[in-house]
Amino acid sequence: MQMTMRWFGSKYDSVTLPQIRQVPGVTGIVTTLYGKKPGELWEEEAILAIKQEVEAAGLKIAGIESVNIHDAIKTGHPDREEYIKNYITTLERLGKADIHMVCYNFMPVFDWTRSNLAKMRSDGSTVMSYDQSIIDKIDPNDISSAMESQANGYLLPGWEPERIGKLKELFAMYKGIDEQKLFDNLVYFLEKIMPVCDAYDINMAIHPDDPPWSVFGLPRIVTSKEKILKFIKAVDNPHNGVTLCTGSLGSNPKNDIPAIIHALKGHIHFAHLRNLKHESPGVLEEAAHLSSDGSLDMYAITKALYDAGFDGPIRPDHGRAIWGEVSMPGYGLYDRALGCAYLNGLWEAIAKAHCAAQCAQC
Ligand code: CS2
Ligand code: MN
Repeated sequence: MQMTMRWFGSKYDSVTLPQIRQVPGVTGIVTTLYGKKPGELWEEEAILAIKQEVEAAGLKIAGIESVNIHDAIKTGHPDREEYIKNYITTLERLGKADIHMVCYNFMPVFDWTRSNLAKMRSDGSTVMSYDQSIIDKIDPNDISSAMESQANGYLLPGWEPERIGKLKELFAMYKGIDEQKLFDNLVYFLEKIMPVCDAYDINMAIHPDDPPWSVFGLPRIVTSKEKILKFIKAVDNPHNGVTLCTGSLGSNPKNDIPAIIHALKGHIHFAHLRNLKHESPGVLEEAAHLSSDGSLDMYAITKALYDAGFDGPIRPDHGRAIWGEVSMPGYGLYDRALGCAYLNGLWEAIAKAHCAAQCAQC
């Protein structure tokens, strides 16, 4: 595995590349051209510029999170052909720049959703949290301003103001789009892009829906082992894979993450490791990465990745806000650096125990 952190670019991130470079074991970052709207073509020069900037800091681009998908592709609107063409060109340019992993999501209208971006915990840290009963009371037209007002002045990933400003139009586009149609549109998209992924060895890593159930009546299809396996099997290509996000999948306690990892063996191209604490059904908060701080067994998850032969990038997904740091919610330096250290420790212990067990056999 390759330990990485997410970095939004020097214009948008409170964390710098030299800081990331000093986190032990971190050799790369995942990034994006943060100002790009879904569907917009990525220029070669812009890709090469960010690559050079990252490499000059002694790091590598381990992948892109995300090249976002235009809603015309998700809804199967006739304009999708043009947007798929753009997507293919962007992938081609990324491949030429020696970038071989692309994370994306297929959630209608909204990306990740939370009811609180700074819930105070007993130790004085703050975390993002989700309470379905609060979400149920929010008018979808108000959710983005509710999120934005808690964003510490940062642009939230997946909540592009241009799109969110057109919510009425967006909701209208999704009228009549049920799970089956959304699934068919995902398969259509994947079939179109697989040839360029084959040509440039690009691993596509779909991010699970967060939370993994329908929000605001919109369909969601990347929510469970069965549903993920359905589109993995529908487009039979090793480049068709997933981002194993423990926090998103783990929001539903019925999702057995180690079992999902084993079922998806060979198709996990990126891992987001974070922990969360379940309070009651539909009520949860993010936690420190340590197993004992939340409801997920991070050892079992890391071991499952190791046993499945995972060798892609890992990032400690969101962190808590600690030590007075002000950053984009979930994306401060301190707690994510602690997460890296912990996850690196787990990985080293698992790898050495594995070697010791093998040696004992011979
Ligand atoms: C999520 C998403 O993993 C995360 O941090 O909050 O923003 C994720 O990056 C996208 O859904 C992937 O396209
Ligand atoms: Mn994630």
